[in-house]
Amino acid sequence: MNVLPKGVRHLPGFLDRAAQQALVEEIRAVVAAAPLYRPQMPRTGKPFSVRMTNCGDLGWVADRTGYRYQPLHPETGKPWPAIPETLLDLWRGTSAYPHLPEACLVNFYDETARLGLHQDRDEADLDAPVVSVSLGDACLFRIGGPVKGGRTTSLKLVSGDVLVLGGEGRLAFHGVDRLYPGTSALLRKGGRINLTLRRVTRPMAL
Ligand code: MD3
Ligand code: FE
Repeated sequence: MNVLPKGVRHLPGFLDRAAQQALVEEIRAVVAAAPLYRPQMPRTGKPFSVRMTNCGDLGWVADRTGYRYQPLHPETGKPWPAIPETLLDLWRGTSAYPHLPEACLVNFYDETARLGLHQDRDEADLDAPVVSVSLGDACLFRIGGPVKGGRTTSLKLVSGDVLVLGGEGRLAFHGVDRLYPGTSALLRKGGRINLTLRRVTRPMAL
């Protein structure tokens, strides 16, 4: 049985085609202001196959010195553009979390890009979920438990799908094994965009 970790919700087809197209236009504007760049693995400097950028007050970056969130694009030195209101609404509607996200990581996969199994734990607030949106070509996504080397389950993520990763699922190991090129016409030149909305800092108590 392919059961997702507790706290992980897959919402297939959450965005219809019109909503996906509108979101792609908003991401084009983000990328125009904050160009995609290729992060590097800490220490080794090995380049990621996935290209990335961010919007929001903070963006996730990776270079030889480590992984971190920072307010400026590592190549342009400019602040990240704002998170589009459409995505804030999506967070309000799916996260069940009472504070807004501070970061939206934009991952771009060409047909050869992959993302190895990893945990997302650079956020100080691990109580908040991560909300992920898939656009463009489908991919094979893999998710396991909180310990490396345990059982994993795989699912295909297609354009318009949303994943909400909270609770016990928040520290699950996960990655993208492969793309399925040519499975979507959303992006004229193909490929896949994944958006992850994240709370980074711990909100002040009310
Ligand atoms: C499970 N992105 O950006 S999205 C990442 O498709 C990342 O680009 C993948 O892993 C992608 O860090 C997967 C689904 C996802 C995102 C965040 C998670 C799954 C997660 C955080 C915790 C557990
Ligand atoms: Fe991740």
